[in-house]
Amino acid sequence: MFQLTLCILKPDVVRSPRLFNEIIQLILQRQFIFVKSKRLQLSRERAGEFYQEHQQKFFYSRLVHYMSCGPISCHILGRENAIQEWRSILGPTKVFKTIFEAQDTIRGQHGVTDTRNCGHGSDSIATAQREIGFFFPEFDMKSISKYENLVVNN
Ligand code: YYY
Ligand code: MG
Repeated sequence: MFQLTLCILKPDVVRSPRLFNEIIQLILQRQFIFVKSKRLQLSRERAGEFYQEHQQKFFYSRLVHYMSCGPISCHILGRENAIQEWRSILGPTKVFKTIFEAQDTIRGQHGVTDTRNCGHGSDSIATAQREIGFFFPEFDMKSISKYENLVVNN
């Protein structure tokens, strides 16, 4: 099924033009469409709101601190099965897992810690809708079919 997902490239990636370009190229190679893109810096409050579901976790404050420490790059990506595909290219959340199981993922290649792990990907259709709305409130999710028609099948 054609889907939209929210992709965030985290501050370490945005800080490095070489790594940023490498990841953008990889996303394009994997046949994703960039539907909308936006570079911005989150306040601590907004970062906390975005990761609300993790409020009770031990890593919440370091996560909020990191996500608001510099600009991030937010993208609505479109593709067949985009939600799962983007998460699988990104790789597992935890660094030790990437070392043993997923060296060939973005996190496996470039992740620094469990927090500084390059990117974010929505994990379900409902989450994608909410997260896209968080960063792109002006975007009409009902326009999805417009983008579906842009997919090149080869
Ligand atoms: O969806 P994903 O980003 O792969 O992981 P989540 O379990 O949703 O956690 C969100 C975010 O929290 C993760 O990307 C980094 C941070 N985090 C952390 O700092 N330390 C952990 N042990 C687990 C997650
Ligand atoms: Mg998550």
